[in-house]
Amino acid sequence: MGSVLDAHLAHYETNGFVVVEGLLDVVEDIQPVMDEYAQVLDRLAHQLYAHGQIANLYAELPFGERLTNVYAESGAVHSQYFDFSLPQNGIDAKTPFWAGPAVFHLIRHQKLLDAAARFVGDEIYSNPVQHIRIKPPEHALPQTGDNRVIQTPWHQDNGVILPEADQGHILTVWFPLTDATLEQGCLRVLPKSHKMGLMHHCYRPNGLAIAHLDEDGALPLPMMAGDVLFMHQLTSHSSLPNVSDKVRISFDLRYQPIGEPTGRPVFPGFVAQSKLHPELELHDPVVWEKMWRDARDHLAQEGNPTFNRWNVSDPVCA
Ligand SMILES: O=C(O)CCC(=O)C(=O)O
Ligand SMILES: [Fe+2]
Repeated sequence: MGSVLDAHLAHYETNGFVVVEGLLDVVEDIQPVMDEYAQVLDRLAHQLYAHGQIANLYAELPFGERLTNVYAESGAVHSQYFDFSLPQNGIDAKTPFWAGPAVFHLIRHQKLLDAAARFVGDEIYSNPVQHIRIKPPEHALPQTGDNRVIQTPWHQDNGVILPEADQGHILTVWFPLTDATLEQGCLRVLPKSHKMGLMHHCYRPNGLAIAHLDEDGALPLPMMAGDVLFMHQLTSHSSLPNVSDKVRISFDLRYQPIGEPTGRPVFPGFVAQSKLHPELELHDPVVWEKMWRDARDHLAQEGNPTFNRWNVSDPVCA
């Protein structure tokens, strides 16, 4: 079983990222989440079927193939249905999300908290900027600009949140739930880019992207299920396209010291671990789910915020 060693921390300091192999156990830690998502997919399939958007439930297929077929036949991607965060715009009272108990327990998993503590300290807040990305093979994908399902452009995570969080330390924790090979569209990082400051980002058809980036030295990071990547908020990264015939599924979570701004204040984070005030820790997945529902209902009424600092018409983006 893997754990975070001093050598990992040194690698992170120097390069802005580190992969810890075998930190999570595929059967014990990851499978319960996949089982939960199988039920979410089953519900989605039944809903689409009931609305005549698919003529087959694909119930006999394994998760990845079932999802790929459901997306393809319905002619749309349904990533928000699975995600445990809200979108950046267009939130209404019916915007779906999935903040289920297995997801919550994985976010709070002691192995992840012990690991995160090595980077951000023992007082750990779960930052609400977090996603599941279920990426079907690109050849089977309906037309979409949703970068939870297509190739992710080069960006820094610090670039997609508000400046209020610039001075803090938000650690990105990215891990595949299925293997993420080169062909499946693993992540790529630019080593040492975390020392170069925040770059200018522009709105591109596939999402917010660094205006001009020299990709020389980009390092692809094929990872196996169970491996976990820890990444600095200023590290430039992107993904490769999924040119395989299997889905690529990953979680990206974020942890930070308690008390620092999250960069998306209207979304609910929670105290994942506090040695000083254990009574502040959230242990109840039902409360967590309600926090997200309340945030959605509030945003549906009040109008959506913007989390971005970039000017759409900036000449540097032309
Ligand atoms: O999984 C991906 O393709 C992108 C993930 C990412 O940008 C992140 O975790 O910050
Ligand atoms: Fe990112």
